[in-house]
Amino acid sequence: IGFVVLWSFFTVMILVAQDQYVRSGADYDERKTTEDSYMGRGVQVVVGHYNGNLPDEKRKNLTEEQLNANNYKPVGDAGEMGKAVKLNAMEEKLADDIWSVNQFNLVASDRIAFNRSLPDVRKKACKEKSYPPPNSLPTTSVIIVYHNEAFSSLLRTVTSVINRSPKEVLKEIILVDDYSSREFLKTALDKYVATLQVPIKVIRATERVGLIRARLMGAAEAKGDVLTFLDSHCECTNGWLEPLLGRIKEDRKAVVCPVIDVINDRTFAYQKGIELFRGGFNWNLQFRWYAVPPHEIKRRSVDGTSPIASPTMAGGLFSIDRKYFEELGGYDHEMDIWGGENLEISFRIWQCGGRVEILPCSHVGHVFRKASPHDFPGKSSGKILNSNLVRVAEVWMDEWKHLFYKTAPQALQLKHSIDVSDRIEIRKQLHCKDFDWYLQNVWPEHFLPKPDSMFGRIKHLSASSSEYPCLHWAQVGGGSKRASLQKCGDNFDRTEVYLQIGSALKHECIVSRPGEPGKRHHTLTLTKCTLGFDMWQIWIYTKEGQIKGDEHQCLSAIQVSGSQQWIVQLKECGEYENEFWDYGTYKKTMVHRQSGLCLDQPIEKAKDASDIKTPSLQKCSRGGRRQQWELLRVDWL
Ligand code: LR7
Ligand code: MN
Repeated sequence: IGFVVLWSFFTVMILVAQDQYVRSGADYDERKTTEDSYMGRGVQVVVGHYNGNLPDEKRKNLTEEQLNANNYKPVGDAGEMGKAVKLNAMEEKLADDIWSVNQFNLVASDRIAFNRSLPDVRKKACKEKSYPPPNSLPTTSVIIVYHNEAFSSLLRTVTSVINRSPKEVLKEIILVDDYSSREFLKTALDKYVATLQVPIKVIRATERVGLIRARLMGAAEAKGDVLTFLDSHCECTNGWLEPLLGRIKEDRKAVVCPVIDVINDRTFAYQKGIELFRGGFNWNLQFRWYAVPPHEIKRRSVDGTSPIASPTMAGGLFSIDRKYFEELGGYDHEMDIWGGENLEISFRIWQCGGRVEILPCSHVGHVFRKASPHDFPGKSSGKILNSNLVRVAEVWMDEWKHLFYKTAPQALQLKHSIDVSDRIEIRKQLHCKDFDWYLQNVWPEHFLPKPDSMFGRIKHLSASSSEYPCLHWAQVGGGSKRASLQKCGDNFDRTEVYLQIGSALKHECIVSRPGEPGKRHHTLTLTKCTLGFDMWQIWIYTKEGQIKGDEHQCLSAIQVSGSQQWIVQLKECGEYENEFWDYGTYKKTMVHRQSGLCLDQPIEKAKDASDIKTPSLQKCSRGGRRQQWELLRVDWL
């Protein structure tokens, strides 16, 4: 149960057209107010991937021939300068029919030349920046692993590498075929590759090994000073490689990622990504993008071309010193098919003395998909992913692993059959720091529970209209107890734990209700308190006074312009002044620090159970239960 929900693997990228989208805190704040303002500002929300679909089922209408066809035929100037490909209705229909094969628009991809032109999306300072001459940069092997990638997207990746990398540094391209079944990836590919004027080889796995072991196969063959990994549906832009190699030359323990631009999965339009995002993760250990915190943006304003330290990497696109990769223990060989390796290597790099960075001057496009086209042989995608994530949690996360198990109890069940002793040995040999160090030093803005923060529900004391009975226990002699359902007392007795539960259930709690799948906008509402580990009812109240939910959501408030009224809202945390709250343990009030107002019941009555009930901010003088809140701790350890 809840499996699909937990593992619907959605990543959100928010894109902007303009360069300077963040100028000040206010500007930035506004940026996320409503869906409409996104559109008005030329900002789009793109939803990324993975809900563990079943490709076989979806492909039942496709013939072998259709699956194996290579229809690559560039048409006119389709997609040139990164423009969207326009298709007529019939072509769109065809694209939809075969969509599930690649989970992107193959018809569009097939029309675009392998060497299509792209806009130079770099900011001015990047174009003007000088790097060491190519002959003094480390060389690199570019490793591209793929399983049944489309011919056109794969070869466009390869061509963009060849055409946009200085010859002197491109040691070789290594293609690792992870046991693809498509005909065109066999002799047709070999023939095509033989015509290319660069050192390039194709290695083929003799069984399905998954992307992690496939990358290890590529790394084992590599001769370059640096390993550069790319997904098989990327396009490198001008000047993508020099910043990556230049940075590694400066610091061999810097593991560097380009800014990942978005190649639209329907039109193949090239859209510039946000430079001021960095990698994190949520309680479920899903990779997520979060805004770079304002203090960091301020610090960087001196030099906008400088590296952005990132708590995690997305996983697919990065460069690492080859010997350093080996010293660090490569990848965890036991990780299967897809997922988890990106967090694992990120934790390992940081905890063992290296750095993960995003370089704003390096831009590479990637086709973000809403679902996975891959089959997960033998097991369900959830099981494979969970097994990989158990390995991440057990080796690197110390006591924080328990938080992951709370959100993914299915993972806990797999734990007994998973042996990570060799990876723990690596952690010991490299004298790596613990996860607490990582959280405090690499990602102090994180939203995981800390010893000095409250982790639990925020319950509104004002009872909702209907009466809920409370489970009540009575002593019946001989040490045994008898349960009965009784009217709940308003002043419940804290020592009577069952009564407390009953009382909690009777009340409403602050809930961050996720929007449509994949959208990062959560809705703030009051909903009946539940028991157990219901993620969206659980908050972190930090000692600094922020109230954070999963996905980096903070409870904050904005003043309605030209009035004394404030509106409570959920926003991505950003250390803004309006994000701080002071809880009075005695009065049980939650005071909004900036406005001095008290968190109060919703102004409007909800129309029905599904209606949104946003708490309000009112003058504190009124007091009473409607302004009283209780913090109910939840165990996660
Ligand atoms: O069994 C497999 N064998 C493979 O060779 C499954 C996949 N693959 C190949 C596949 O053809 C592709 O080239 O591995 C690559 C990654 O698979 P995708 O494109 O289906 O994954 P993704 O782009 O959705 O996933 C991101 O997370 C993955 C977790 O394991 C990997 O780290 C991907 O490299 C990573 N992609 C990126 O970081 C690009 C930016 C996406 C974001 C955010
Ligand atoms: Mn990908």
